[in-house]
Amino acid sequence: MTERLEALLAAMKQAELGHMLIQKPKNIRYLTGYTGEGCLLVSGTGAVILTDFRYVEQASIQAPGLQVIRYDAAHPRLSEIRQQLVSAGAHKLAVEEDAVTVDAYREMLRALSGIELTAAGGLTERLRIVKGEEEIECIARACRISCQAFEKMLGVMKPGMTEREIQLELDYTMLRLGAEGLAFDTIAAAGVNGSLPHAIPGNHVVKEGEMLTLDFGALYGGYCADMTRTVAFGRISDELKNIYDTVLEAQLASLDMIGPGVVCSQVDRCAREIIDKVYPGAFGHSLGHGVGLDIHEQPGLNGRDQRELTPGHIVTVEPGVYLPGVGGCRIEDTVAITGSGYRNLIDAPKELICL
Ligand SMILES: [Mn+2]
Repeated sequence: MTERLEALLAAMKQAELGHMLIQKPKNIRYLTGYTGEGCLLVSGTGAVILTDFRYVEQASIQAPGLQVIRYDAAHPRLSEIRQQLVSAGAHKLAVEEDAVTVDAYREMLRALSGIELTAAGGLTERLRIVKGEEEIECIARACRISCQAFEKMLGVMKPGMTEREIQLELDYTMLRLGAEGLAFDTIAAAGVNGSLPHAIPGNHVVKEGEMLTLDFGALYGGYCADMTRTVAFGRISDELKNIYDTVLEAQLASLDMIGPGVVCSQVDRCAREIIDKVYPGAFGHSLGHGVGLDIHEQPGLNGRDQRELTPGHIVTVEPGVYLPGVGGCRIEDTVAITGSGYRNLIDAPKELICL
């Protein structure tokens, strides 16, 4: 059994849970290394991967030492799970309540009658908050690839290209530099589209006098990078320059206060106060979020998260200003909290670049 499975078992014991069904693919991957479809049943006597014919061999390779049970039409998944529980004398099964649809829940109630279903979502996610050395290195590598791709894009992007062309070129560059995939759909928003925090790159042609926001990240070893840079084309107006300077000031000030023991909501407030003084209400999303196997994890740099940052946390710091009809700007780094402060995994330049 892996160290991570042992940690989950300890958490289950504390929560007085004997058996837990893991269905979220990232959680299964985190606990066992297995990346295929199926589910994972964890109990004190061991962990069992349940999957179908297509993945049986893969599961035994990726998660050596774990029992693999194959289900099919004649032996459906839920009856295999039921059999495992009955033979262990279990009367209760914890499930990830945030991963079960209403349909699936009804089916479970039917197929697992006599077994109490209880909610235990979040147990694995809580383990995933603090990253180990290997995980940090994967994220650092994903960030390095992303920064190298940005550097190359600086020599490629020019007025006359569409947002979509820039997006495709950036994606291709990350993959060519060793990304195994993209952490999320790349955002390329130019001109007035910059006021849409999650703009979909389209046929907008980039013109002189516009800013362009690129939000993107490579995937490496299953782990995500997340970075945003805003660049200018030609000469931009004083208004756009002021937006950029304000966002940069907020970003640098919040980075300045980041470190172990700092409360998440305080970092968010720091950036918000700086921006609200100049552009009240124009920074409508939270300052940042955890990053790992998922692009959005805990903890959150937002007004509600009262937890303290801890060594091993990896969070984004991404203030922005969005003015409909004018444009917008966001600057984002991904940083790892260390014992004495933080390590910025994004080393791309932040002073305004005019192309
Ligand atoms: Mn982000």
